[in-house]
Amino acid sequence: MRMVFRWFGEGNDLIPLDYVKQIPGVEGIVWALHDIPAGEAWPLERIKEVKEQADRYGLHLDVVESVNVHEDIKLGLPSRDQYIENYKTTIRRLAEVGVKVICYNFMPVFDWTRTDLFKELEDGSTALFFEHAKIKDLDPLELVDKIAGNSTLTMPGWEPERLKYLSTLFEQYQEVSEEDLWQHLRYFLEQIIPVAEEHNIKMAIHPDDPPFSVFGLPRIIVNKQSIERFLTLVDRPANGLTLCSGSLGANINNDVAEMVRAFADRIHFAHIRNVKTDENGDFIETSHRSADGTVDVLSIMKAYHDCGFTGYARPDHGRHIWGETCRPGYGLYDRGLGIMYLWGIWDMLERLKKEGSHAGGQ
Ligand code: DNO
Ligand code: MN
Repeated sequence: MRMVFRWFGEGNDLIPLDYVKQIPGVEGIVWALHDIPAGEAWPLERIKEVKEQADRYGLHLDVVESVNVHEDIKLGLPSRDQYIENYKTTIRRLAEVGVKVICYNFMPVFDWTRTDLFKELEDGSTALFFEHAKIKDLDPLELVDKIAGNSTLTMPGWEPERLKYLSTLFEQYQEVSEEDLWQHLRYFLEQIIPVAEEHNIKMAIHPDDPPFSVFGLPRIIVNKQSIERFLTLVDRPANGLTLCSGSLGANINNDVAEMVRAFADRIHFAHIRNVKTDENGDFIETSHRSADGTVDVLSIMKAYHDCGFTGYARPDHGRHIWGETCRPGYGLYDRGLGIMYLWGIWDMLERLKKEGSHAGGQ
């Protein structure tokens, strides 16, 4: 397991790289050029700039999260071909600085969706929260007006200047069924995977978060069965997964440890975090500890270890603790604690394996 840490870039992330460097066992940053709009090719000079920054601290930049997919590709519009060409250019340029894994997602309109970014937990820390009642029954086309007049409905990407664009997108997605979205994903992969392969890069799709339809938009990477289907769309090692335990774990019926065992050879990047779901299917993000949520992080780590996982892993979101001011889900403290929990489990599993093999040999 190769531990990496998401970092949003100089001037954009409050956490300096010398702090990242001090987290035990962290060898690289997970990065992106967050200001480049989806669909544009990333400029090589900008990529090299990040490489220099990471080099200064002896951190690698093997993992990119995310090269976002333009909506026209997901919508299957004729303009998608140009955006796919740009995506290929970005892959080639990332290969030039030694990138090995590219994480992306295929969620229409939004990345992760929550109804509260700072929900208080019992211990006084805050975390990201999703509550069905808050958004269910909302018609996507009426939604934009509602949000415009309701400041308590806070969601990433809901900035006022995006609202007009969002209503157009919602209209366009009315024509796109789940099956259409699968076909658009296949079209994208058939072009992208050979280029990634040629450049020794693994593509790693992130599952939908949460793993069910929100606002009537189609969502397709949601459970074991859909991941199986995804992997056969283009059945090549370069077409792989970012297995996110928290995203998938938001559906209590998803057994993430079982998925690790089933898909081990196609998991290029592990996102590890815990969530606590309740009887309504609402969920709050918690510490990484197994006992604190409904995702069995211990079993997931055991599964990775049993499979001899040598890929990249990162703690995913953390809570906001100890008064830290940070971007939602991405503080230093709780992710640092998460890493130590993951290493604790991992190191002990390694020790037991060694002792077992000694004992077996006698
Ligand atoms: C949620 C996070 C996501 C992730 C993107 C990947 O679990 O890991 O925000 O970064 O969906 O494209
Ligand atoms: Mn994730």
